[in-house]
Amino acid sequence: MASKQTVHLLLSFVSVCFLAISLQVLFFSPISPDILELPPASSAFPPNNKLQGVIKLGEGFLDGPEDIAVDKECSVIYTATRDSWLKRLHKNGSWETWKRLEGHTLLGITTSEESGVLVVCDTEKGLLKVGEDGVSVLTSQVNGYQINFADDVIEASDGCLYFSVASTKFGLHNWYLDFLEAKPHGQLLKYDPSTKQTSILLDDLGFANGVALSEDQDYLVICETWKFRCLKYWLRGEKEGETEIFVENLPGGPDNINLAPDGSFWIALLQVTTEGFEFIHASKVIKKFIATFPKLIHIVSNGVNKKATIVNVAADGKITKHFDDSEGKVIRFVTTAIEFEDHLYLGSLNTNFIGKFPLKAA
Ligand SMILES: [Ca+2]
Ligand SMILES: [Ca+2]
Repeated sequence: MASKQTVHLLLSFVSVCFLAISLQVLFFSPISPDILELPPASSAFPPNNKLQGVIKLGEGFLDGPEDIAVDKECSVIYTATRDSWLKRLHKNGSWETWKRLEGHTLLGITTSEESGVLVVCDTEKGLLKVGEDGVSVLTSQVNGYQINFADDVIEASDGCLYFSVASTKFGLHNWYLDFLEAKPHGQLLKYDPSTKQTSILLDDLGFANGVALSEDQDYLVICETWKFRCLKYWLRGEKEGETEIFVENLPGGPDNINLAPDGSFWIALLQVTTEGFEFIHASKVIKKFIATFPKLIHIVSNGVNKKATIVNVAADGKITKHFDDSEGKVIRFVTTAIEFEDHLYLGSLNTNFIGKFPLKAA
């Protein structure tokens, strides 16, 4: 009798737990997901592990240098780190802890035509201008709404700043929920310093990330991370204001993008799925369930820490080169690649250094 009672109690307990979890997922899941289409397996490249040959710059001194910028004279390299420092490397090899900002919210940066000025994306404050004489907020609102999750920025020769908002729904610290939800909440914004106005150029982007201008500045390329593609947005000419696909089916989610000296683009690709867990992106119910439990989110989002991939895409949208560290042995979670003086400089959210990669030997 006692054992029958125990079984009954156990069954009731399990049922209550099941009901509680179901209600939790049904009513408290932070996402309302769509199915996410992953790039075809055929788009992947055979690994070459060339990035395992990077030279480490500033090792131990840089906490997750997500983006890198170089001044116009190619004499100073800037980066923004997780502990809110803007640090810079001088030509003589010395590092300087240049400016400390508040919060832990710095992402994309770009140098300005104005000498000694850096424009910085702060995921809580908006767009910042940082110079020797201090820090000012250039813009923090668009159409009456606070700009959250500014991700990357580029300055055109007329002084206008083009920048991305990764997600208007989710913030930096739960960025993976935007991937799980797979609904487009990203934007491309423009800040005009002559009018001090900020406007929305593109809406409904799938995690708007890196932005770069073409060599002639007649179009802009913007990365949509979980759409595994980059768009071309025409700034001048017959197609002004129009959008077309620049490159699609990338073998990873594009993060930051930088114009190369030959007019092509370097794009860092993120491994946005964890190996073996790709199936979850095909099920709304599973995604809702995972999004409810932070530990599960960590497991399925951890693919970004497993490898590093960068590609070179020519101005015609063709992938011409690919370098990786497929085992994440030396560098992983590479978020940016910028070329100057025959080297690529690689930033990452998972390293304490900048990777310097010689292109001539590659
Ligand atoms: Ca940048
Ligand atoms: Ca980025």
